[in-house]
Amino acid sequence: MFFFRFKLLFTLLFLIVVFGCTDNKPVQNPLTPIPEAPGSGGGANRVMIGDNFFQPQNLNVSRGTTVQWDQRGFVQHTVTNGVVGQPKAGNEFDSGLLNPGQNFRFTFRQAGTVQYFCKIHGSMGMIGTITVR
Ligand SMILES: [Cu+2]
Repeated sequence: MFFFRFKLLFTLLFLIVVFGCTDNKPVQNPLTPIPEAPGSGGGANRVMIGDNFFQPQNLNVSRGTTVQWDQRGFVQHTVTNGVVGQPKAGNEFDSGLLNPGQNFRFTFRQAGTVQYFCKIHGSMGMIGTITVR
């Protein structure tokens, strides 16, 4: 038993030394801003998709900004412009079904407030807005 524990301790120490000193490449923060088009003014341009919400729910961007939605949920979602039940919903952008890990991008060229929702969970309040200045 003593030797077993000793071996275990040694193994752990070995692993700590080997992996603790490995020069791991920094993992890119999944929510760092994506590169923007010139002249878009900078600022946050990413929205996280969760189950069942958009975070942030309301995002302010300047004209020409490409917004990226990152699907971090466990079930499928969509990013669809408009309001739940509105006939014109999806006429500007509609991601289609996004699986976990996928993303969707749309460039906002006109000033104004754009409402969007998830086609599956919109009626449960999974909605958001992008305000373009
Ligand atoms: Cu959804």
